Amino acid sequence: MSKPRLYSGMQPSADSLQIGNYIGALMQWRDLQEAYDAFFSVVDLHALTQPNDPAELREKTRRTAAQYIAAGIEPSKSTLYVQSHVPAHAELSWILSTITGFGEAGRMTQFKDKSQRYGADATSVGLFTYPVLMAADILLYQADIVPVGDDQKQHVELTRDLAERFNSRYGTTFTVPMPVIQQDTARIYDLQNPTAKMSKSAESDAGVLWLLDDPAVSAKKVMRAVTDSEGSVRYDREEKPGVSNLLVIYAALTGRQIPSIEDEYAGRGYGDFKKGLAEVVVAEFGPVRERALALLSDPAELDRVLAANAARAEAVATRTLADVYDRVGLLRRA
Ligand code: ATP
Ligand code: LTN
Repeated sequence: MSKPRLYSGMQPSADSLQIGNYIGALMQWRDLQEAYDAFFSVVDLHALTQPNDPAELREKTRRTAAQYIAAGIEPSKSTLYVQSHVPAHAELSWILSTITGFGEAGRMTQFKDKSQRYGADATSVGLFTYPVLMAADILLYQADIVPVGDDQKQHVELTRDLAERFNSRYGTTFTVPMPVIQQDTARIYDLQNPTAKMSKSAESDAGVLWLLDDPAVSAKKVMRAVTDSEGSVRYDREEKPGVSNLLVIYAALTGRQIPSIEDEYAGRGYGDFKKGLAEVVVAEFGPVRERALALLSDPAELDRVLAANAARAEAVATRTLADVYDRVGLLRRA
């Protein structure tokens, strides 16, 4: 029996990933790659919907790929590639856009939020069709499951609708994928503003733990994390968002349960607790950072790995695309 398929991806929107990406996505991807035939992409075409310096985008794309590998995604086990290396993504996206309603795309909350933030003149058609390209990513590979954060759930629902619509119009062509939404406990908040999600594009960097930061810098950020005046290490998301966030990070990185960590630090101050967490953070991310920097010191080798993986991805994607072209009635080139 072949393994079920999995698809997920991240935008190369920063030089380094943050630990929310690591805990909320990469750790799960790493575990899931055993039981699934997994495809992980660096979605550089999606990143073009944001202003980018061309040289920086290329660099961020490599760096994101290197961090996937450094975090444990194995390019010999999973297919780890750059979206733009497989032209079928853009091609299927066009076909899918012809069966997507204008109103349907306009109801996507990410588009509504971003277009409101940028204003009508700075809002591109690419931002509007972003979810259609995402649907093409997923459907090209006949993915059974798509692990994503909460915020992407609506896009996976749209993907399901488009797959069902295409299948009923042209005959069964696509697997209808299931979203796998990460648990709320896997949501990491900003260390300085613990009610806001930690994010690559946060305004201030003081509360963001970067995977590629010097471990000493990360340790310092942990020591300075916002807590409260109660002084007891106890999980309470409403009353103690700062401490609760630190407990979640501690538990996620050690595989321990929160109550056992609360017990360990009962009667001790936040200083001790933060010191303990800083050690955990340094122990976990030190080696990840070293691996990523080693990979980045040999970009030619990294590019070869990505090229080999893109070839694997392309073999799957072109098969789906050819089927789609036939079904919609495009004349085959002789
Ligand atoms: P950006 O600021 O560029 O939107 P981001 O850091 O918020 O980036 P995404 O690139 O949108 O992250 O997300 C990549 C993956 O990481 C998604 O699966 C998302 O759910 C997960 N993720 C991002 N931030 C967090 C977080 N703070 N906690 C848990 N998971 C997160
Ligand atoms: N939009 C997603 C990134 C993304 C993706 C995908 C995730 C692009 N294509 C396909 C899962 C499957 C994001 O911003 N996190």
